[in-house]
Parts: sequence; C-alpha cells; structure tokens
Amino acid sequence: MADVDYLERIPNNVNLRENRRLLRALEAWQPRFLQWWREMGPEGFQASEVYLRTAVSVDPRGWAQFGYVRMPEYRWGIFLAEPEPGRVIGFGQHRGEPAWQEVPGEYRGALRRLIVTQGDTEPASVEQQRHLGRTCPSLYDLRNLFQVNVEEGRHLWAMVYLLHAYFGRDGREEAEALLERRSGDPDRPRILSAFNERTPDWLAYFMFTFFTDRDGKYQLCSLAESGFDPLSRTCRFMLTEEAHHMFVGETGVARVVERTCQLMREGRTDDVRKLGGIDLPTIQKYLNFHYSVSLDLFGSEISTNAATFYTMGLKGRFEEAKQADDHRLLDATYPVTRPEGDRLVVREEPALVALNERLRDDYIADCQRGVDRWNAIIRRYGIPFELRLPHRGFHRKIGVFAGLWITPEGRIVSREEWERRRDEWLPTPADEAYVASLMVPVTEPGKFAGWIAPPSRGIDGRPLDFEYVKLRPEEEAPRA
Ligand code: BYC
Repeated sequence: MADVDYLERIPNNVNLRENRRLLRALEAWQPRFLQWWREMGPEGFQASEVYLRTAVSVDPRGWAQFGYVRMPEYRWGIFLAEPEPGRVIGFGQHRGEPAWQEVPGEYRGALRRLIVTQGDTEPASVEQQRHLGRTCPSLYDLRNLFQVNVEEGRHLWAMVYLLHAYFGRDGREEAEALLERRSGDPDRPRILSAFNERTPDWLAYFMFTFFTDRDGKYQLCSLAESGFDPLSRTCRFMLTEEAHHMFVGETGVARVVERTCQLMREGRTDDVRKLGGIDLPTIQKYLNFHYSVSLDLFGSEISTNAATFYTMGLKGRFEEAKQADDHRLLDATYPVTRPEGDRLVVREEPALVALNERLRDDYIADCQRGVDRWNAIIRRYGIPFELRLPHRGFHRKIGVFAGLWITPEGRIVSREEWERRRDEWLPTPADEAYVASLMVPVTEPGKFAGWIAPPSRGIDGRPLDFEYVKLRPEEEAPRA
C-alpha cells in the first residue's frame, strides 16, 4: 500500500501526489472546508491549543499521535485501511466476485447517495455541538468534545475524497453541497432527521455520542462490508476513531449517573436537584429522546432501498462474514415488529426488505449492554431505580410506527393520552432549563462541575489535572 504522506498539505495514504487532478480538486475544496469550520465549527477556542490525537498512519498498533494543536491547524487527512489482497464481495448478487476498485456504472447513483448521506452527518454533528465549549464541565471534557469534532471533520474528508476521486463532476457538486446544508436550517437542512435536532446541553451531548454515534458505528460497519473497496477501506479506518466517540458518550452518562447517585446517598434524598445534580428521571427522559431519534436513523422496517443496496453488494449486514447463511437472502425471513390494528405484532418478513430492522436489532442489543452498565452503577449505590430503553415504537417519525402514539412500554394509545403524558417521557422545557442552569463552565485543570463525577483516568496516560486545553485568558471561566 501507499505510505502515509504526512508532509503534503493534505496528509494521505492514497497517493494523492501521483494524481495531480484529484489533488488540485481537493486542494480547492480545502479552503472552503476551513471556512465552514470557522463559521460552523466550535464557537470560540479556535486559537486555544488543544491536546488532540491526530491520525498519522493506519497501523493498528499505533495510528495516532497526541500533541497540542490549534483546531484550525489540525491535519485533516485521508486515510484508508490497508487493502486486503484478493478481497471478494461477500454478499448479494455479486457474491464471490472480486471487490470493485472503481464504481460500477449501473450502481453509481445508489452508491453516491449512500456516501452523501453518510458524509452529511459528519459536519451536521459538529454544527449541533458548536456552542457546547462555552459550558464545558471540565478541560478534560472540553478536549474530548473537540477531539470528536475534529474527527467528524476528518470523516467528512473521508467521504469527500470518495466523491472527488470516483464520481467526477457530480461528486464535486455533492462535496460542495455538504458544506452548504446546515443542521436545523428549515431551508437547507441536513439529510437525516436526528442531525437537525438540537444538542442543547452536555447531558444531551453525552446521550448523542452514546446513541447517535452508535448508529454511526453500525452504519459504518455495514458500509465496511461494501463491494466497493475504497468505501469499505475508508469506513474500516473511520471505525477506529469512532470507538472514542462512543466512549465519550458511555462514560459521560456513567459519570452523570455516578454523581447523581453520590448526591442521593450523601444527601439522603431523591431530590438531587436541590443539591445541583441531575435526577435519574430526567436522565431517563433524555435517554428516551436520543434513543428514539437514533432508532429513526436506521430507516423503515420494510425497505426496498435496503434490499437493493444489499443485492447490489453496496451495503452489507453487521458482521456479514460471521453470518452462517447464503449471504443472498433470497428465501430467508426475519421477524419484524409492526402495528396491526391497535396491537403490535411480530411477523416474519422477507429478510431482504427487513435489513434495516435487522441492523436496528443489532444496535438495540448494543445499546442495552451500555444501559446495563449504567444500571450496575445505580445498583452499587443500592438505589431502587433502573434506566430502560423505551419500546422501539416510542416517539418514532420514520417507518411503520410513524404517526402512531406509542408509550415507552409499547402500548398504542390515543394521541390525547400520549400528549397528556408526554412530559413524563420526554424532557420538558423546565427539565431543559434546569439542566441548562447547571451548565456553568469549569476550566481550572483537574476541576469538574458538580453534576458530573470525574473520569477514572485521563487521556493518553495524562493525569486528570493535565491542561488538556490551554485557554486564552478571555476564554477562561471566572473562578469562584
Ligand atoms: N431521516 O427505505 P427507507 C453517523 C428517508 S450516523 C430522514 O426508510 P433507507 C454519525 C430515506 O432517505 C450514520 N429521512 O430508508 C453519527 C428515503 O428517502 P427517499 C449515517 C430518512 O434508504 C454521529 C426514505 O426516507 N450513515 O455516521 O433504507 C455523529 C425511505 O427510505 C430517514 C448512514 O445513514 C431519517 N432518519 O435507509 C457523526 C449510512 N430514514 O429515497 C456521524 C448511509 C430514512 O424517499 N445511509 N429516510 O428520498 C443509509 O444507509 C440509508 O440512507 C438510511 C435510510 C439507513 C439512512
């Protein structure tokens, strides 16, 4: 494979130096990306030095280096995982044929659409999170936020590389459009629903990185199976970075839960709000919201798009190679929960059209494992409360449950009943206002806001009181 070219303006291991046309096209896109970053990336902090990890190689034993970087100077590069010699397509009608190194003409539209949809989520999440730095609970968390943000920026580069390298003029136009859409903008919104929602505070952010980034993991795993080899290799390397994003979410929520339990025990009360904590029912409501909007990201339960992507060999299943079947799914069925009258029933559906639901099932099982770990913390404190994933039909806007009114327990109810009880299930303006009232920046090294426990260890072996972000004087929070 090509060595990593780290000295170039765009670090890469795809031999950009040899492909002058592509290099020029990407070098023309780069200033526009930077302009977008300045406009829509983290608010403030652009001149601060942040202790960041930068991808410098694709060697699994050591692919990143840590050091202080100002975010606009981050080396956003293009890295594809090592090619697998002799790789063949693992599923669909081309199963067993050599993986494609070029886009098959007849699949161009479908493939471009998948790449654009994936690419669109990356800048969207940066836009959603741009205001959070101002209210960071610690320098450690601030650094993690920025790490996630710069890597989402790199994931945008990963998709833009594919568009420029393999899709000619329409690929270049799509790459421009990725910088033009804006999260939450009614006139030019981001493509997928969850990426137009607000991330109003740090609890929402941790839920987002747990639930929504985890959709990213499952979608990337499916695309990593793709018969289009450059997409597969790009996604495989993106997954290496993605793990940290979900770590931020899982440990973030765990630390909030931990702190809440401490306050409940120390204060001998369930009313932790008066002690400056976030009560468990509010955490549950945030969970309900972020889980349900993330479930929507898997698309409809019954989807001919998903069947087509699979049959074409463009998007596989999670861990496709580990499935013991024919990898074509022509006769297979899969159980799908769907409404029938006023009940929810499980029906066997053709497996090919049920692929979105299958991926959603893999995702749900993974989410449940994280929730179990949060509940283990609550149990350790002897508190009789359990966080729960709501029913898959709760609060859905996409697919067979859209338009129905379903409780977290999975009961179809009237719209009136649902609306009446909504505030028990989803964050209310008052809940959000309370959480917002806690979002006071803490920027002294080693100090943490009172609503969140410190992490168990620092980043890259550094201590908790390490100066993860060197703030400029005007960015420091006034010390109490
Ligand atoms: N919102 O058959 P259907 C990540 C549209 S996250 C709005 O149900 P399909 C990240 C759909 O486009 C991972 N529209 O769905 C995380 C279609 O539109 P048209 C992102 C939606 O196509 C955190 C129509 O409804 N990657 O990386 O089978 C931070 C009917 O489509 C939604 C990907 O998603 C929705 N939620 O599957 C940073 C992978 N759902 O054709 C990053 C690529 C569906 O009627 N994308 N629609 O105009 C895909 O594989 C598929 O596009 C989807 C949808 C799974 C999203």
